[in-house]
Amino acid sequence: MDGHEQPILVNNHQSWHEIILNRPEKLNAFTDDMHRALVKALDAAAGEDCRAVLLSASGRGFCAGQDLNMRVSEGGPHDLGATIEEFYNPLIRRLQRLQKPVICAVNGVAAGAGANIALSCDIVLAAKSARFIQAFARIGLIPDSGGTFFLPRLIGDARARALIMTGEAVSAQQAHDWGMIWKVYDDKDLHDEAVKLAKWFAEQPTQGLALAKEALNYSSSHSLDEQLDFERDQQRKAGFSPDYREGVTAFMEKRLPSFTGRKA
Ligand code: LHQ
Repeated sequence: MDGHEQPILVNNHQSWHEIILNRPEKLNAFTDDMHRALVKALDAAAGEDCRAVLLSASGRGFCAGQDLNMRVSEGGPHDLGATIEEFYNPLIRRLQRLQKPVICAVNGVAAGAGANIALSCDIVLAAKSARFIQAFARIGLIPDSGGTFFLPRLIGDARARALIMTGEAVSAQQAHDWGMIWKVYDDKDLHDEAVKLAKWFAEQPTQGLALAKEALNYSSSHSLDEQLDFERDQQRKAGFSPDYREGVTAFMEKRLPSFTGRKA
């Protein structure tokens, strides 16, 4: 493990968890052990006490995707589909299904699966020096981890297609201007801003946010009619939540709400 005991670090602040990719000398490229540790961290973050997740990374990069060294050193050829089935697809599904906001702080280069893992999070913040690279084509692969799903939806088919087929890097500012990510900060401010947002989310109506997240995910593969029905059902659930009652009561009493994030 390159002298680094733990490829994933977790800062558990009870109401929010920071999960840190931690193989800095390999730009946090993913090994199987790292995947297994990330699953544990995300499972812990799925508990009701945790109301927001911040995914961040150690060192100068965010994540360089799959550790390619593992692939060549173990001999080959390998069934990459098996690796995706075992690790990457469950990871993206976990992030999408987590019933709370997932913030990603992209501190440096995000390449290959590393870029697409970031894009699968709910809110992506980046440092000015960060870059997003669909590095797959450079080595004869295709985007995985949802890249062919998220990218065209975020920035349109023309840009997605060119990025995927050329492997050209996109700066954080360009990614922001194209609507690929939410905000860009000076490198020195990124982490503080990401923490601020995670803490803020940890005090919001978590069930309502989870229902909204689910509705947004549902919209990518359903018609307007289906979506309207889904919104009705989600709103019904939200309307029975203690945080809705608190939100309305606080509004009527002209005071700030105190949300618990608890289920009805
Ligand atoms: C790395 C890596 C890396 C190992 C940097 N592996 N060591 C899914 C399923 C199954 C299999 C295949 O893949 C997938 C999904 C994927 O993610 S495929 C795409 C994999 N990623 C890439 O192709 C990106 C490879 N990396 C790069 O192109 C560059 O490193 C980038 C552009 C990310 C950064 O460049 P630099 O800032 O110039 O840094 P560097 O290249 O010098 O890297 C620093 C170190 O990190 C270096 O190690 P060393 O011991 O020489 O200092 C690199 O070898 C190592 N590293 N990426 N993916």
